[in-house]
Amino acid sequence: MQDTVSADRVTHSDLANAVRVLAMDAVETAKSGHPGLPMGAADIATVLFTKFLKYDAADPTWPDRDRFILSAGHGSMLLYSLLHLTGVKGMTVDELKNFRKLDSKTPGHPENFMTPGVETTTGPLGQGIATAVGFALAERMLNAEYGNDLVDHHTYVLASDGDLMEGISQEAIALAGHLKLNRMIVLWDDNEISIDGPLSLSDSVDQVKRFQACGWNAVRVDGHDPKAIQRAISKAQKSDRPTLIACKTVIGYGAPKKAGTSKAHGEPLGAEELAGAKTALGWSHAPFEIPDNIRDAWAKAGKKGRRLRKAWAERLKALPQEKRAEFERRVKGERPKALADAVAKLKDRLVAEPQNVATRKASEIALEVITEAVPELVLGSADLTPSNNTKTKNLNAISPGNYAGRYIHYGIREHGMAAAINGIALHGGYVPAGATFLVFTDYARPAMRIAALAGIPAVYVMTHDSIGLGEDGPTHQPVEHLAALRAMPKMRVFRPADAIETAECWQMALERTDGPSTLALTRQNLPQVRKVGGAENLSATGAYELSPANGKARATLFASGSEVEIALAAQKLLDEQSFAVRVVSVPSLDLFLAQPEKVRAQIIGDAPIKVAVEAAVRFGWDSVIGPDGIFVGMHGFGASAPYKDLYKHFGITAEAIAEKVLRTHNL
Ligand SMILES: Cc1ncc(C[n+]2csc(CCOP(=O)(O)OP(=O)(O)O)c2C)c(N)n1
Repeated sequence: MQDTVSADRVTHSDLANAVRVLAMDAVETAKSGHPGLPMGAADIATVLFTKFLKYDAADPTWPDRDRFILSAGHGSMLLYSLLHLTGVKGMTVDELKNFRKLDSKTPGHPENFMTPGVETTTGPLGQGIATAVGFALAERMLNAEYGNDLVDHHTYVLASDGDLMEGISQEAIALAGHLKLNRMIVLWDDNEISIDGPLSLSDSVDQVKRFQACGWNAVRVDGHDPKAIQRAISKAQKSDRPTLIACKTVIGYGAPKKAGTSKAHGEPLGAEELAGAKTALGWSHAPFEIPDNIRDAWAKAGKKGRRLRKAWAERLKALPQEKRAEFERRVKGERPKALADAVAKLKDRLVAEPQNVATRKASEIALEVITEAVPELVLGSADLTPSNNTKTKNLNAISPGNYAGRYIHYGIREHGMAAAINGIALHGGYVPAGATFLVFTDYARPAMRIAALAGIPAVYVMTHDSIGLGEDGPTHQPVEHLAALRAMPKMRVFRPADAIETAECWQMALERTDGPSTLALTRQNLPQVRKVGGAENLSATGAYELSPANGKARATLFASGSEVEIALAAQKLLDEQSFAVRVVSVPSLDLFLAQPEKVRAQIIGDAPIKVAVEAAVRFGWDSVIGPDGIFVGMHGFGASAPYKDLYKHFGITAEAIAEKVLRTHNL
């Protein structure tokens, strides 16, 4: 491979071998990691980074850069080597030496919040390629709004066999193919090896045919032939469809004994094999040492996009002030001031004209005004649009080739939707919200977890949030999902009780810029329980006293969502028996539990009897009511029946609450 890329006779192989040896050395030093993928995919990455990728290492967040997503996150040393060699600030050789150590910028798998130049957190196979669909879609949508002068870039993915075996990849490629996301180019590290051994142990899919069937271009190349890779990428860039380039590679390329075997996948090569690999690659330098000419050539590649970035910045500067400020606000992820005003006005209107509607409908009412106030909010649903109430009248759906719109029909692809949402948010310029039934968060959860971990401000509109959905029965009735989502660090779960709380929860979900939010909304109608509107967001502490006791409270009823109505009815029943109780609405249990002790103590109060009412499992509520508190909710799966019958059947009624309170009082 004598492809000379610069005047000082640095060859393609020199550049690729620099990537290989840094990965080998770092894994060896860390005594753990995955050398095989960086060694095998170094040629592909070198061609991409030196010949194509539009980026400037001096500003890895430049909005119009090409995105590179290492879907096979276990090969993280490939990415770290590239970031180091191209000269991304902070990606020093010491960071490579500290690979996988605490507080290094080189964690085991890439984390977008730890390492400059890492676009998204990857590691769970399949997430990267599916997230990339969101990146590629956001690019086209923002291009439709701002034109080629500001938004005109590609999304490249390096995917492994594992990425393509995961089910989520099917949802992702089907969506990208359907939408004709031709700026998306997947380079598949087709090495026929996974952990258990040869891929033939478990797989015989013809991936090229699969991608073609999904509306992609798909070609095969020798992944160690830089010219062939270059030709394929050039061609892909001109395509009207997304492209898969199946790059046939050898895992652990260069390692004398382990190359081409699963032994190269996930453990250090060992001193002897490492030395043998360096000899085979013609590399005679000390560990982590890169000769100046190779280092210079890589640094030059890192500056390749500088001129383009500067020209772009000039074009941005030349825009009318208002348009420029709006673009900058959006790509920085700052929310518009109009949001709080719009919600306050809506709340006042709701006080004047109460709406006794399902919270999914209340969400639609809120979205009618919020979508006007927040132009970057894009909504969508996994084929449940009429049930999720996410498509307001002012939103147009995007379609293949036409990306001017703010609504996305994701199809029945909850997992693909959640991952795409991550990509849309991370791309910048948009706040995405996706919808399905709450029970199907199970289908979306791995991507939701990435959102939580990576601090992605995505919003999930999850309707049909309990047995209150009725006749569809237990397959569709979530019981453990609220608890499961609340258990996820950094996930915020909202379960509003009425139209006003729904507006408040939407406001909080959108004002949040450091993590995702789930809105759990009802199918069934609910009375409007809130009497006050105004600018103050009462839901902001996660819980607040909705209805004070008539006298000194002897019990506090804590309830969320649809059960607030029931708690209020129980309060009335008890009041009639001169038993004073207060009702605390808990639109977000996790947010409430995150409040300072003093705030919590004040809201929990000192009434001796504590009751939690939620049509879901108890898990989590003991933090409020204690182990001796009364829980009125679900103790197992639901059933198929009209919802009012189900509430009676499962004992989630005002009468049952009142009876339990009085029984406890009389003990
Ligand atoms: C969802 C998920 N399941 C399992 C794993 C553990 N794992 C890491 S890499 C890998 C497969 C390795 O095969 P391949 O994707 O071909 O990578 P290569 O061996 O070529 O490096 C597995 C099962 C994971 N990271 N994510």
